[in-house]
Amino acid sequence: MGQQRGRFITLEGLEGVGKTTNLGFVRDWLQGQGIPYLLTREPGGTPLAEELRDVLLAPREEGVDPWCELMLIFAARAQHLNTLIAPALEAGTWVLCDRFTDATYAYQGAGRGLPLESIATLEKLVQGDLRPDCTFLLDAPPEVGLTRARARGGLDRFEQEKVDFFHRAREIYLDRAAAAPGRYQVVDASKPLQDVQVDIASRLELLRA
Ligand code: T5A
Repeated sequence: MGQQRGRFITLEGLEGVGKTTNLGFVRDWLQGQGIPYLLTREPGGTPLAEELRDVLLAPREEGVDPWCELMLIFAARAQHLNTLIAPALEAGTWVLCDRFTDATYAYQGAGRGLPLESIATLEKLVQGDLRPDCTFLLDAPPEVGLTRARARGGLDRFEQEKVDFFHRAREIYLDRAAAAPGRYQVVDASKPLQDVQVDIASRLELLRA
């Protein structure tokens, strides 16, 4: 019998909603189930893609053209997907990724105003038919996560955007979730962390079923 493909789970949402925190929670759940997993993130995940992440996140005086930003994100994604994610899934390992292409629709599409069709074209070129099996969308008004992120200090280039940028990004995330309810699990991330994790745990049980 052939090796069963791993499942591809992503966590999405605006700045500071708790993606990294809850990634640890999902990782512990996978560990508890004895499921082999790989924990990774975007942009990044491999040495080269992490270098591109540094380029993307660094605040800089020179304005960054949105198309340049988009291409760098998909360049990093191609490296990440082809050298790490796809082989892991093939080997039966579950992949747990902090952000993926939904973030591109939200940030470069809605946030920067690039055409969503162009993002879809690049998605098809780079990913073929590969999409996450399940996406946890940690949803909260931008002010909630930005307050949490700002309390940490040292804002990156995206965190310095105006709040309108994040309102637009949130709208696209929610639109995409509404259009494919089978793939997205929308979690109210404005609740206390313990409540968020009770919610995530109940949805993970469904995923295992
Ligand atoms: N990007 C990325 C694009 O523009 N396009 C793309 O295609 C991709 C893939 C990446 C940046 O790149 C951009 C988007 C991003 O700006 P990142 O570091 O991955 O950057 O993303 P951030 O959102 O900046 O990550 P953060 O670490 O800021 O946010 P998280 O991971 O959502 O939040 P987390 O878990 O670190 O939590 C933040 C704080 O809140 C607390 C935590 O303890 C922590 O202190 N917290 C809560 N407090 C109260 N109640 C809760 N429910 C809480 N949950 C967490």
